[in-house]
Amino acid sequence: MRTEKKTICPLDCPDTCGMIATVQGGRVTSLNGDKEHPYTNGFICRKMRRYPERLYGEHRVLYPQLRVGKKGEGRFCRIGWDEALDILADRLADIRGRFGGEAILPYSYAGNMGAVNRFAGYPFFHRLGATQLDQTICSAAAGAGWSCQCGDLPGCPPENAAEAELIVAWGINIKVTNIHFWPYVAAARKKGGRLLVIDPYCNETAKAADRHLAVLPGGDLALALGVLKALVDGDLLDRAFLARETEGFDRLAESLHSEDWPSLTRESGVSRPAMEELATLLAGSAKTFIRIGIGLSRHSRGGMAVRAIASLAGALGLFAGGQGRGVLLSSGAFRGDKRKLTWPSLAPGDTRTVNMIHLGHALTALQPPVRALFVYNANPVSVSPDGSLVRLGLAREDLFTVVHEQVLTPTARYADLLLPATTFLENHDIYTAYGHFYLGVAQQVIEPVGEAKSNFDLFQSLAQKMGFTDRAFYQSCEERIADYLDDMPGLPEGCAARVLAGHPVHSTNSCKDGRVLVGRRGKFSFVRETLGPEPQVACLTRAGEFADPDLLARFPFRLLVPPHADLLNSTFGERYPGRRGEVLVNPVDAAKWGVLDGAEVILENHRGRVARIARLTSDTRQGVLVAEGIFWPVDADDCAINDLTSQKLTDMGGGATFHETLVAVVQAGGFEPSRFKESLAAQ
Ligand SMILES: Nc1nc2c(c(=O)[nH]1)N[C@H]1C(S)=C(S)[C@@H](COP(=O)(O)OP(=O)(O)OC[C@H]3O[C@@H](n4cnc5c(=O)[nH]c(N)nc54)[C@H](O)[C@@H]3O)O[C@H]1N2
Ligand SMILES: Nc1nc2c(c(=O)[nH]1)N[C@H]1C(S)=C(S)[C@@H](COP(=O)(O)OP(=O)(O)OC[C@H]3O[C@@H](n4cnc5c(=O)[nH]c(N)nc54)[C@H](O)[C@@H]3O)O[C@H]1N2
Ligand code: SF4
Ligand SMILES: [Mo]
Repeated sequence: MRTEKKTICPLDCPDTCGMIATVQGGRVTSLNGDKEHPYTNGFICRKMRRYPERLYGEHRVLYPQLRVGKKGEGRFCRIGWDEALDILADRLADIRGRFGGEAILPYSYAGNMGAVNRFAGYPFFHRLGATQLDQTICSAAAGAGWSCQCGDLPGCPPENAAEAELIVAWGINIKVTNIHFWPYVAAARKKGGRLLVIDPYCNETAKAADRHLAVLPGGDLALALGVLKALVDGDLLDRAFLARETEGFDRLAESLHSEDWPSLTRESGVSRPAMEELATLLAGSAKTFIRIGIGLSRHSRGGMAVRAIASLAGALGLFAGGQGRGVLLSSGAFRGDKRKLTWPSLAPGDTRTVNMIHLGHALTALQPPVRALFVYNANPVSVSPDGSLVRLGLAREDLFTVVHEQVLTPTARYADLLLPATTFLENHDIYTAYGHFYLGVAQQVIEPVGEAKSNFDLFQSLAQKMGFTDRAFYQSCEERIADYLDDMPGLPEGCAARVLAGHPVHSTNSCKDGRVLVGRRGKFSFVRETLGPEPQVACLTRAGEFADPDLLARFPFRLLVPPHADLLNSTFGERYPGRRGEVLVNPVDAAKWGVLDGAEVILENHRGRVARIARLTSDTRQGVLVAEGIFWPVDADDCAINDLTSQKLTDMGGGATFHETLVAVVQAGGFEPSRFKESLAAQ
């Protein structure tokens, strides 16, 4: 029998699509966009349309397994769940007994964005007194910069962009990472609106835009301050809005006065006339919508860059909303009480915290040492910066590594105990979104494949096996969802039943016309009262790696490592065995460094080295290399793109500085046409 069931995409993507799964004979045969979901509007990306292949594919982890080979080799033998849970409970209890709970480090992120399953391990690890993980790898800097300047203001609903005269995509590759925003761009352009992309390279979105401004990587802070300075100098501000709904602009203006143009130009890579022109363009269009991406925040000054852009939006009066006007970084649509998912009350209270960016350090140098690592919902071998150090840590014989996974990822290969995880199609969960304002609950579509268990079921069983009797461990998934929905800010009253019945529900934490301030939330302040060293207004601060004279002398290129259209971070890497991924090189640089189109080149720095296939293109500016996609390692030496990126943190929020990486490029063994053809065929 053929049936259709509603579900929701669990991936870490701002679009959180509503989907229809077709089920035949208990198997999912296809996935499509839900036409009734207002934001999804009936289409999904090509990555997810192919999901059934992954669901039933050869890479799927189907049952619990114990390592038989060397660490990282990926050889295992099958065991049963009872035995697996016994081993797990014994080892964790033993380590905790001998070294204390903090010797156990959970590592998880956003493989599954369902609120219940994403945080399912938290109550358990709190109860164990384990080291806590600071989950900073993605949006911590952007979020900190936003809330520093904007408090708890939500973003503007994306639908409002359809009426804009000018849309600015600032550090976001809409056509790749936020494809459901594109129809609003298209609608706006149909009515004469224009799209400006601010990005160091000409990405897919820039290629389709009306204008592309190639800022230097890490240059947005200087750019936004330059534009603000030009707005002040040219008296182009929204004075009425400033007077009515903001405070502290004078302080910012005073500070801007002391920023000098040569520094702003040098740091942004954008000339003063170009900044003045941008100021005129922004002030001259009544309806401007700024879509801020996370990309520009993955730099040492990322938090401050977001502060400066938010201040710019304030100076333009964009927080007053109105048709076609607005700013969207993250929707912030539903602010459910996370404690109902994570149960921090179970923690002893004084446990240490490890920032997940520092995993390499934590596994190799932290004292007292980490003795057990429990990975779920994440693939740290691929996504963590300073990857070679992470692998060094995982190779430790005295480290007990548990990996709960759907497929045999590069991290799973290092497991001592490998456990099978369900996919979203086998789970029940609740999903909010960071790129739009809808929330939904998805029921289980099919029975678990093989012996897979959801994160929630795994941690409930494990906690019970360890004899924990707290209420958290006896809740059902339904109860946890209902508890989370109860009193959730943003949820329209009386809507819980509708949500539970599978309908997407729009948050009340937004206004259709993007009006986020007027009469709603006090004044927008350009000044942040700080006690610490943080500047009170947005101002030019110093870059990290990009300003290091020693590193600049040795590694002349700035490397960007943005997402690839066919991957979701490292998810789906199993689809591209043997694929190294490309690196975009400007032809002038290529001539200077002897790099040939299609040749394998080595990118290297003081942290590591990795091979990619060079593609010569003026899509990237001189001095900037671009390596899209976290492809899985190809060789036995296990190198991958994050071997080059650093554990250094952003200025705010403890975020990652993925796009602030200096490298050198060397030709690997000359040009081999046959190899080039093979690599093309593989692609
Ligand atoms: N297909 C696909 N979609 C995805 C993902 C994926 O891997 N693949 N990942 C998902 C996740 S987890 C996230 S967080 C989002 C991230 O999506 P985005 O918010 O788009 O952020 P990034 O992907 O880091 O980078 C986006 C753009 O920022 C640019 N950039 C880098 N440095 C700078 C800078 O200094 N200034 C400016 N102006 N631009 C800069 C990059 O060149 C890139 O074009 O996408 C999600 N969607
Ligand atoms: N070079 C570079 N590095 C990056 C980035 C970049 O742009 N460039 N982006 C960074 C960003 S923004 C992010 S968010 C991080 C993402 O880092 P991660 O959250 O680790 O993301 P993924 O690579 O998608 O890996 C998620 C893994 O979780 C597994 N999984 C999915 N659902 C479940 C489940 O229900 N249970 C269990 N147990 N496992 C599940 C998937 O199979 C997958 O292997 O990567 C960061 N790393
Ligand atoms: S990855 Fe993003 S665009 Fe693709 S189906 Fe999921 S939510 Fe939609
Ligand atoms: Mo992310």
